[in-house]
Amino acid sequence: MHGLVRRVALEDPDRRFTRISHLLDRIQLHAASLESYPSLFSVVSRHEFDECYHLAAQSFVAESFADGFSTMNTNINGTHYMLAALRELQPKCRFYFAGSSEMFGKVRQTPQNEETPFHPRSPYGISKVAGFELTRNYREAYGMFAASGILFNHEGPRRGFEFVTRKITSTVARIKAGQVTELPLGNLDARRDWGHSKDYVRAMHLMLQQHTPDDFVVASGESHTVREFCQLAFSQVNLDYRDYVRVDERFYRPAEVESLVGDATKSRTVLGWKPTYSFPEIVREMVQNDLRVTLGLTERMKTLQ
Ligand code: GDR
Repeated sequence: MHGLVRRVALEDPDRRFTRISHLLDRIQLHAASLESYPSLFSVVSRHEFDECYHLAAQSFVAESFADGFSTMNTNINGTHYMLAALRELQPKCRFYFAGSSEMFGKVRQTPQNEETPFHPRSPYGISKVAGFELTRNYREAYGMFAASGILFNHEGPRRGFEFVTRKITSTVARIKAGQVTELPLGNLDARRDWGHSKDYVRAMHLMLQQHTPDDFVVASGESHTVREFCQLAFSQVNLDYRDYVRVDERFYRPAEVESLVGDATKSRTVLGWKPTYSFPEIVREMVQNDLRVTLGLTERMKTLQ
């Protein structure tokens, strides 16, 4: 197993690799950047790969409004560079592209499946549509095994703090620890189809074990509002979210994706995939993890004082 990381991360492993610290003895890390074709070319020319999971991107939708140019540049060119380097050096390597439910954006049908037309609502969504089309084109033009997963939101204890689920669960823990007293959020009525990353990574792997490359929606088929997520997360610690959540206009997006729910029939039938985590289990695991981390830190701080 090999991984690509930016040079800047290699310089600060203690902080940057906390989320993969348990895997470090099993991965060979290489310095490379999606923004540099030569760096990707160099890694692909030095090692042989059976499968390539192209997951790297500027993946925060809100940030893509703040700096659409960087998002488009990194996400579109990065995908193109990766495909081009493999085509040149290892055309037999199987390629996975991380597509996104954000490609459906202002949805044309509900639930969304592989046939649903795209209508992205952010520079991020547009960049993912471009990556998806590039992947399909390399498959059709050069006969490469290039598959795309159209993954709906997938969560877990390693989720970044700026995404709404982790923002909620980490703040619940900080409220419980007495560190903060409120949780500012944007659109509480947005609906998402939330699943667990562990389940979704399994689907990604299955896609590359098929006979022929194809595109697959991966989703739970259930949708919930941000408000429902809050309700459930606060109830884990016997609090009422209405006492803490404050709507803050700053977290609204210029164009919102109001509602997403996926139809993963193809993944279920062709890949034999099904999710194992329920929505309440995901929320519970994330809150419990953040309580452990936050309360653990608070206790440690006390012993240091
Ligand atoms: P999303 O995830 O944009 O769906 O993309 P995110 O958790 O950022 O937002 C989900 C919904 O919550 C609403 N929201 C807020 N979001 C954030 N981040 N912060 C807030 O304070 C807040 N308040 C309300 C948002 O408006 C939105 O409707 C994720 C990413 O992982 C993508 O990279 C991935 O492709 C898709 O999921 C599938």
